[in-house]
Amino acid sequence: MKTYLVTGGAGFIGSNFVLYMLKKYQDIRIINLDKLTYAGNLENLEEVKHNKNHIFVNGDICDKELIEDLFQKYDFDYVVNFAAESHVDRSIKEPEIFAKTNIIGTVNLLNVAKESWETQDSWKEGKKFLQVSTDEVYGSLGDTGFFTETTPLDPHSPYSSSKTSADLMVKAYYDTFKMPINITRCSNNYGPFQFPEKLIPLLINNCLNHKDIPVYGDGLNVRDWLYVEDHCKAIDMVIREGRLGEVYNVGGHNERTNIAIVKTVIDYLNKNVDSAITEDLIKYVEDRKGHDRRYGIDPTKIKEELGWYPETVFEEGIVKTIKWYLDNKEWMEHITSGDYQNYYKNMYGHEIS
Ligand code: NAD
Ligand code: TDX
Repeated sequence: MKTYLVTGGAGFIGSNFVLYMLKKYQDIRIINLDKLTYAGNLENLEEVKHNKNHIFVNGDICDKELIEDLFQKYDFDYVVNFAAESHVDRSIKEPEIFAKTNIIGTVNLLNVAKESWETQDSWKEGKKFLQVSTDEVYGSLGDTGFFTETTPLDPHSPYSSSKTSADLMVKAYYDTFKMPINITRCSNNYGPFQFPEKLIPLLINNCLNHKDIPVYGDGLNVRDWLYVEDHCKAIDMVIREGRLGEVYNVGGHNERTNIAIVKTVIDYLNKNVDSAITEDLIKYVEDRKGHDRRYGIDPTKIKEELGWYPETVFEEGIVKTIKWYLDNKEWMEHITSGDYQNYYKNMYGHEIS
């Protein structure tokens, strides 16, 4: 039975990953370590609250003693590091916490994994540290071209700079110590359980409440959208089959301007939910500082080496996503009313340490 340390598994992608893995494999054990910041939500994990192969631990990846205790207790085969401060706008206002969690937290995990996995002249068999990174480390594209794994790193925001720093530390542990690692860099994810500070859930929520939709700048910035389950599938593949020390880009030629995303969601809700939801809700607002213009991933490496491809086309994924938010209005209400963490505080009872 393989044992995973999944960090940040109460957040958006982490919780989708935990649910995906526990559905797919009956013979794995996941220790889910999450600090439960504003972005962590135990309600995302309700489906696995009685699953014996899932153990939730409330804690910080910067806490060396705690991580050492967990390694001692569970002898992890894999670490999958999702835990991060993840929102660019927050990083512009409050960069310190991004440096702390995203850089220091990652180094702390690397150090403890190294202590536990390194032997006198090599590494214990079958171990791997997977760092979940982002395409934002490559900076911004012009109208043409795509990010490949060899595109020079050129981050602009405090968020992407902290993720780049973490990537470089992970790479350094491979280059210096031959620690078994992989790094995945994916594009913008969308799907269930995304915190409504990010464009798509914010947009859906504002439409349903007839609130203005803030579109930054001219609305023509481009993002390459990936359905979250396709990302989870990619991570599972890289853990099992990724060549040690390699970086894999994850994305799927699914580029859209922000304004096109906004209009697609409005159009669906207008036709299917409420004809009062119209483009009148769109409000162009001041641009994000240092706003990257375009992201676009070239996924050739992961396709050719591991056979991964994004199965969900955007037209299908966005409808699935909108329907999920329509069917889970309580999930959103618990967040917007501010009591989501209290609401589910006792869900895991004694399992929270
Ligand atoms: P999220 O903000 O929804 O979740 C982050 C989770 O990490 C939360 O549950 C939070 O409580 C936890 N956390 C924060 N600080 C912690 C700490 N110090 N110790 C332990 N837990 C902590 O983020 P997300 O969108 O799910 O992103 C997950 C990862 O994927 C991040 O590393 C992010 O950089 C990366 N990523 C995200 C996207 C995207 O589109 N969302 C795209 C590319 C890469
Ligand atoms: O209200 C908004 N209006 C708007 O125009 C918000 C929240 C965003 N935007 C724009 C900014 C971006 O161009 O929409 C685009 C998407 O914004 P976000 O959802 O904040 O995502 P982004 O900044 O692209 O970063 C996301 O993808 C890469 C994740 O938050 C990162 O964690 C990930 O690394």
